[in-house]
Amino acid sequence: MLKSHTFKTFQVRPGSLDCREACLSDNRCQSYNFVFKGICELNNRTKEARPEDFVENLERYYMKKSSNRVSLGSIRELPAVSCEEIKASEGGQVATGEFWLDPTGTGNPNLTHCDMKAKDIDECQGGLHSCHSNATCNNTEGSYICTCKAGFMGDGRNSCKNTLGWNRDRPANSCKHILDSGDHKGDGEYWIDPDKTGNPLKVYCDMTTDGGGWLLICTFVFNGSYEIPALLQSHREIDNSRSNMCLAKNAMSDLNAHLPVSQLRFHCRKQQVRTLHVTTASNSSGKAVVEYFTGQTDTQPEACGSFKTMDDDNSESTKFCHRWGRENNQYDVGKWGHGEDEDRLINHPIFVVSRYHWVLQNRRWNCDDHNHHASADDFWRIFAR
Ligand SMILES: [Ca+2]
Repeated sequence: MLKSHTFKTFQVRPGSLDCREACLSDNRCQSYNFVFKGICELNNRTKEARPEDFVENLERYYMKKSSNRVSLGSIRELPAVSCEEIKASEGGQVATGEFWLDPTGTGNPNLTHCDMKAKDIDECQGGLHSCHSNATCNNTEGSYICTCKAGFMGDGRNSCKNTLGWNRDRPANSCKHILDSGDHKGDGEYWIDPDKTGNPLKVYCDMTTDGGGWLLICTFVFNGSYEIPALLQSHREIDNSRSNMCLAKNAMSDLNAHLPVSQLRFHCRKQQVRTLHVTTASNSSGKAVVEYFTGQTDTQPEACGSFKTMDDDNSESTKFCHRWGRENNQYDVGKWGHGEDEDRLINHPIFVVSRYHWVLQNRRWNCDDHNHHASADDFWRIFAR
């Protein structure tokens, strides 16, 4: 049988010549597949035109139109995709002239000059190819090849996906950069090289939460041991294979110098308590929070008005922004932080004294709680974008 070129399917009487007659009376018909269940499939190609689609099928047999077959591309109703296809279909006997071509299947064929004596037709030059816009076309004898451009992946015809940040050889500047390039493969591992060192970092990007483009800069999952996150002194130590890391203030400062941070997101979940999930607001209060945690200032930022809660947040701390923080040994000051230095991301960035704490230190793993035990898989994560 010939697959993929049927333009009409219908039932016929068993043992009749209905299928053959129908093909003979339709100008577009080049061949037909007779299905043993009494079904007829009319094709607009012969197996000579499309040898790659001529396949074995136990329920169908193929018949070429026996007489009065119109040659491919000679009428508007039967356009070819290329001059080469006409040559293949008509066995090289066909004369040079004008033919109907529709290379990309638009349904609007154009009359095109085909030089049938030429050894080859350059489809790439003639605009007769169907390569993807992110592919290059290379002419070959009898055909042409489409190859996705560097950094794109696909078959070259139907798809060429942007693979920025997908592998070590093609790092992006940031998670946001990958997101903005128009293609990503969801949350997960990517390669970025914010310092342009040629030695990229393997990082985790959250591409879905609140619009995506988030770089994971602090992560800790409770596993029952007395661990706390390793405090990294350089942003270059970020590695997606670490399940337990957090950038120190000076590392945050370095990161921000190469990859300017405009927003932070704090997300922790204790299964036996609650979920705290906030992003810094896109306003001057939110910006002050970013400046504090990226070490641009040691002035503790105001809490109220500086963040917005995400959908899964059911925390208590976010209801008491005026009571957050500690400053100059005073509590309930309405500010982010505890007055701490290098470990400010894990040492009470968000807390209401004696009630709702974010802390990972001294055998304390608090997420919107004060003295609850942690259970396996409780997590703390901070993202920057
Ligand atoms: Ca060619």
